[in-house]
Amino acid sequence: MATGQLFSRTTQALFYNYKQLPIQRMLDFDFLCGRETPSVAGIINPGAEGFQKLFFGQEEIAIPVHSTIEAACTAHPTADVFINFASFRSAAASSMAALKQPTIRVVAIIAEGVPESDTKQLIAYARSNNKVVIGPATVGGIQAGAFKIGDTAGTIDNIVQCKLYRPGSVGFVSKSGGMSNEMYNTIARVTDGIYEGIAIGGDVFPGSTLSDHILRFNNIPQVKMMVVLGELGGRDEYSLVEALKQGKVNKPVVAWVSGTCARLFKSEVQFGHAGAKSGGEMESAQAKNQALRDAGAVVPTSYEAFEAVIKETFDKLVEQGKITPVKEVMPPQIPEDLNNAIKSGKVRAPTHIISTISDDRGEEPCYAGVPMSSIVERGYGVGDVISLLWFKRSLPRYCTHFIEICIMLCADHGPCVSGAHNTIVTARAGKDLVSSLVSGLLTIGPRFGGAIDDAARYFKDAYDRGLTPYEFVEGMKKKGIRVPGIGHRIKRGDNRDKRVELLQRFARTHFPSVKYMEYAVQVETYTLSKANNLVLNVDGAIGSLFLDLLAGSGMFSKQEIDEIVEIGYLNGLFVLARSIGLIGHTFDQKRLKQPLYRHPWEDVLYTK
Ligand code: Q5B
Repeated sequence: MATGQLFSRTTQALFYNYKQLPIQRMLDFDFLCGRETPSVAGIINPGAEGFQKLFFGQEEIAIPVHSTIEAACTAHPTADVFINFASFRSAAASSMAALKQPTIRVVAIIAEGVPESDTKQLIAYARSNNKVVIGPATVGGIQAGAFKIGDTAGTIDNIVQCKLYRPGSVGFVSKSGGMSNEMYNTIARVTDGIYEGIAIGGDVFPGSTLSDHILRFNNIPQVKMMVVLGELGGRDEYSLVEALKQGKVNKPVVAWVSGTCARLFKSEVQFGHAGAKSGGEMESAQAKNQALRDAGAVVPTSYEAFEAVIKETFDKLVEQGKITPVKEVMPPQIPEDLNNAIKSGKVRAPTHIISTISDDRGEEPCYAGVPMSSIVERGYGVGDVISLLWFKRSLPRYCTHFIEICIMLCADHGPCVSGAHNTIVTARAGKDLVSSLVSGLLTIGPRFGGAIDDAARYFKDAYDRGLTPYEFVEGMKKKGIRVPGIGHRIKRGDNRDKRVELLQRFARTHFPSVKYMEYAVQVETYTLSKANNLVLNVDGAIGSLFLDLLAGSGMFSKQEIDEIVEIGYLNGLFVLARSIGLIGHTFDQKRLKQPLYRHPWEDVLYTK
């Protein structure tokens, strides 16, 4: 892998597995560096296709999503880096598939815990095909001002602080990804910054080694000095020692192998990485530091002294005229995500919806402030839920019971009424449940089921104004308006609607007052004197009784009652109730496998 540059300002990657945050961080880095093209050309999300919206600076861009590695490589032939965010279970297979693509040159494997035998196969394949593997168990790498892998270098604030938005003169390689963040900071403090930084990963068998990258940095003219951070365990540092001894590296190398504290432990210690286990004297941090020192690397006496020797080495190169420190540039400001800005209290944004009846943001959903668990524990019924969601309060049991009786009594009235007929015809036309239900519901209106609100409005107005039934009915007639809640197609004075009787009986027993209902009964007495079908119907009974519920329960102010009547809540009871029946009719027709309905000619009067 000794040839130089891995990345440039035009390098593009394919990102395996959709991970919004690291992709967005790559794109934010691009914007910070003034890249013209986003560094992520495509996303591979097995089994999914389409586009993913992400920010490129201030603008939103749509990044193509492909379901396979092959499809992504075909669609983006110039994207030659494969960033693999697969889990340890599938990282090896997907990395091998990527390495086998002719367009892919570099594969970065983030997952920890990839089986060592699989990694060895990946390494063998990559080496024999002149490809580069970074990782596994790595955060990735970065070429300052050009290209960044995934989460490398952390937040944008850290990247700006470490001056990674523009190239410096230092090539850096480390085993640890976490420590590389620390080192980017250190290097930025005492030199003109990083040119390229790579974390090779903490596994026993890294896809590419410390010396692989040092030898590569040695060939990059912009890199003037190298910094290495090794760690105890393994023998990787010795290949660097060999390269130094053989004179293959002609730029200064400042190195430190961490883990010198291992000797303080009585037994063998396994540090965070799989490879960070001292297997013997040769693999100790002390031995490796000494070997690097002997081979000509600048090795401090402790990690604390690392920064000072990096500075010394850099200053010397400046003095010698080998480095002309880069001129500082001002990176652009990355627009902050709205959600973050709101969270930190920096901005405020107006909401677009206001809601007062329910909230699902907490641990459990609440109806009008009452948590689901309380609704269940208190043995609430549908009437209570309607009270909470429609009226935003818990009503007394006789009220919620009345609501439930309304729902039960209006749930269905046979197949011949308008709503059921429409639903049956629709279901028989092969339509789905929702279409069949909705086609039935659409018939609910002033003549069928939807007269409850108007009945409440007109009865309330007439009663509150002290009109006699005669004055009320005749006044309506003069205006050409049928009295809502009066009249039925099949019910008569001598064949009363049982539902009306049941509702009235319940109210007379439980309601503190039934003055509106009694008024409706007087109206009915008058209309029945005109025609036998002008009975108080179920809409009229519910409308007048709900006025009694609102006025008599003591739970509503006069203003609230006026608002409920004016807005028109009460047809909702019929809509809700009849939905139960209409759904039943849909299932019934489907169960009976009824064919398409066609109305018989004989039942139509054809006339001119
Ligand atoms: N006349 C319900 O009409 C119906 C009059 C009236 C004064 C009235 C009619 C009406 C008000 C709306 C209403 C809810 C259209 C009904 C329901 C649910 C259901 C349905 C089910 C279920 C019936 C004959 C004569 C005419 C009219 C006069 C009629 N109504 N006068 N006030 N309210 N009511 N709807 O039978 O002199 O001959 O011209 O609009 O409350 O929908 O089971 O089927 O659960 O599914 O077609 O119960 O009453 O009567 O139009 O032939 O009129 O009576 O002016 O007088 P009909 P028409 P005239 S419950």
